[in-house]
Amino acid sequence: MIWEDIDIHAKEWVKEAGDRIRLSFEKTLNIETKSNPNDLVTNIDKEIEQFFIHKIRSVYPDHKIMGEEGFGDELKSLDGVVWLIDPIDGTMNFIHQQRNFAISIGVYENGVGQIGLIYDVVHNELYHAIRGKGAYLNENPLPLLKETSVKESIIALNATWVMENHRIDHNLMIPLVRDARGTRSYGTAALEMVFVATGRVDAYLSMRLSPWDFAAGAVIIEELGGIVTNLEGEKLNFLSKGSLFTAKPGLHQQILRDYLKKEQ
Ligand code: 2AM
Ligand code: CA
Repeated sequence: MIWEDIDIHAKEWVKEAGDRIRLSFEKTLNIETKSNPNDLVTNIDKEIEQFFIHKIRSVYPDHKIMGEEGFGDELKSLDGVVWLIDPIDGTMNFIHQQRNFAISIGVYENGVGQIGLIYDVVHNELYHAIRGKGAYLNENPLPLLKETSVKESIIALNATWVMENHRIDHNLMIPLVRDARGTRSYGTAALEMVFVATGRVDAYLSMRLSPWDFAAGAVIIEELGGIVTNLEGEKLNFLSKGSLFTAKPGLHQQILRDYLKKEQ
């Protein structure tokens, strides 16, 4: 497999999709809800996913596609080459703010991440990595991540997880929020992962994300020496929804040991 060739195509398609999204700002969005009243989708999410699927199928007919909006394949395994696509990560931000959203594309082979692309459309910033070849913001290489500790860190997480909720004991979250230097919440897993990759935040955790939310980010962060697991510190599963915990080295171990694994 020549990953550089796939990467060149993917970048070209991501940029073209970005142009389409920018043009959509001038038109009226058609907004629908999915699993609940706050789970939103627009005609643009659907159009962009279909755009990618059309492009991928025309050049790589044997590749498989897992897309958030369901126009790809029904996958039961990650065998072969699989594209994991979120046409717009941060749809609520896209609708309400016209910023703080991104296109997220991971290309995996037999379950191993080979290419990660996250495009911050509004800022024209493309974060990308090919496994073993470094990670970049546009043409500029990103430096490796350095170790840090909770008391010097900014942690990205949604306030929902610090309130009583049915996914995690919020009493585990309260000391972490108290001990960290600060917390942030951006409402887009892909960009929050980019912020870990660039050191703008030191860790990001979420209790429930889908494979297309973190597939690209995982490749980029791991390329820079960051750690990407679920909340239990285990390898991610790219076939089902689950939790995500990513952080700089050192910090990841500290949070797992001193906060997430504490006796209750
Ligand atoms: P989306 O905008 O592509 O849906 C918001 O905190 C982050 O969580 C976004 O990355 C968002 O992705 C994702 N998200 C929102 N609702 C979700 C759900 N029901 N399941 C999984 N991920 C979700
Ligand atoms: Ca989405």
